[in-house]
Amino acid sequence: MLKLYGFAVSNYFNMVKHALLHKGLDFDEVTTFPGMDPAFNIKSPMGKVPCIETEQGCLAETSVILNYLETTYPAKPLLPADAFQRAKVNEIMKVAELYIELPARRLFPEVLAGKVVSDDIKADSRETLQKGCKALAALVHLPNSKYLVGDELTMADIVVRYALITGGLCAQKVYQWDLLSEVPGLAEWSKHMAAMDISKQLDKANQEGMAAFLQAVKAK
Ligand SMILES: N[C@@H](CCC(=O)N[C@@H](CS)C(=O)NCC(=O)O)C(=O)O
Repeated sequence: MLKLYGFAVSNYFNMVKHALLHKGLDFDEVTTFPGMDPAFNIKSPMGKVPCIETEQGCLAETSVILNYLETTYPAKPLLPADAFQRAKVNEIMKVAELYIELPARRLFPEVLAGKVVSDDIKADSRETLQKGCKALAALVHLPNSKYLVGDELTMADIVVRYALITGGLCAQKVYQWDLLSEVPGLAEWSKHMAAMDISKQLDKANQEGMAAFLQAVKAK
């Protein structure tokens, strides 16, 4: 059976877990925190979560895992049939990771641990986030569709949802800036995504694990 390594407060972990639950796949969840423990690094060489264990070995990197799951378990698809649209989904996922998730993460020390982040980093992150939102607005099919690409849920919806939880939290706390307002239709889409049973399940687990996670981060 597939094993999923990670923890409920990790948005990357939740991207993969959301896809596994959507596809109705059986998997064991192994609560694991990132780190350079040699035994874990055999599974995830960068020490990051999530990673999954398959019968053939382990895979890390969320977008790689999502595409592997899609190829191996094509039922309840999370990619469109058309090759160009599939690539568009991957383009949106890349934009979400590089230009929303990662600049927001540079603000984590201030947002999660109350440490000071320099004004230079703040200005740089803000500029990248602004460009990322602009790119997202250009790429997605909102506000005319319920989903980001086409008429069905894709892995782009899943990745953008969890990336915007990180990005939204950091932008709000540091800049008092509502990222959802940057893309027409994104606020409605976000509500619709949050109303899904799987999102509710993962958000609940996230909230339940948050206090302990914040304490561990501050103690570092
Ligand atoms: N590029 C990785 C990023 C995963 C990632 O950063 N996960 C966080 C937890 S949410 C982590 O493991 N952080 C520890 C670290 O960066 O060393 C992916 O797509 O899976």
